[in-house]
Amino acid sequence: MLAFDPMKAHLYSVRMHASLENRHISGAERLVGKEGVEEAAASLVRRALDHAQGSAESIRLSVDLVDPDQVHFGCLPDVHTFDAPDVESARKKALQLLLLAGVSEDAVRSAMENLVAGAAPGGGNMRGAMLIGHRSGARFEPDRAKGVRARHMDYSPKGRAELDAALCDQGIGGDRLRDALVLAAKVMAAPGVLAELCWSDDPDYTTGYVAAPQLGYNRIAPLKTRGDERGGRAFFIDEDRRQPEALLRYLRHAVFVADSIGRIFPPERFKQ
Ligand code: WAQ
Ligand code: MG
Repeated sequence: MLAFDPMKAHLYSVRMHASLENRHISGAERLVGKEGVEEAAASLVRRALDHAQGSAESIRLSVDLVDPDQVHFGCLPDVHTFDAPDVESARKKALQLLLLAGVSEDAVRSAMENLVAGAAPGGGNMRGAMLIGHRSGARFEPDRAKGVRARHMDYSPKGRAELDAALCDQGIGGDRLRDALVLAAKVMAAPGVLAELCWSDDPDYTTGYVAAPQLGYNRIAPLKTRGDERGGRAFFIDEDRRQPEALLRYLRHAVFVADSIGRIFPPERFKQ
């Protein structure tokens, strides 16, 4: 295991962006101590070269020392997995969970309609997330093409090792789950965020999730039809306590390191 001292927290952000035929195909970030920088850089390069959409033609790596005052250590949410018979019942399950999290039905419908149609202007995928008002369903993100990107989140070596062991026990895993789980952990700790809804833009990845502080991280399959290239994220924000500047500052600049895990529940099958 890499040396990592949470008390010192001199962390480097190691970021990778990869493209193929001038199109972005992969991006990821690791937060590591000085002694972990080389290994993190190598694993990110490997990821770009092994990408499902093809081996990257161009890979950009950047390494930056992080401001220690920005570093927060956090815990991962509990993980639940629900297997639904079809997309319609999976989306109903997502709706039920979001209602429990305090989001209105109108707001959920607005988010889902946007994700289905392509939330960026012209019907494409956004680079980041929509910000959706929890009652009205109105969109608040400053730029509808870019959306709001959460960045600077990763696991400590201890958090990663504990997660991998727990996921392995349940027969689940993968980079996608690990990335989405720590993103959701950071987003749930954001000021004014009530819940998150996500499904991938990867046509082959149909599992999505609903995350909320009281409900944990709920994986739901299939939230879309195989072959569908549309996907995205909605962060539902509390319209009564909207603090857009604090929220954007936190999502973009706070550094979130998951150092402990929640419970991982076995997959549940359900019929609607
Ligand atoms: N911040 C905000 N939004 C983002 C970010 C980010 N850092 N990264 C991606 N998005 C948005 C953007 O609109 C993408 O089109 C969309 O999310 C989907 O991104 O098994 O793989 O990386 O538990 O394709 C979820 C289930 C997988 C994992 C999600 O998303 C599991 C996934 P993707
Ligand atoms: Mg994707």
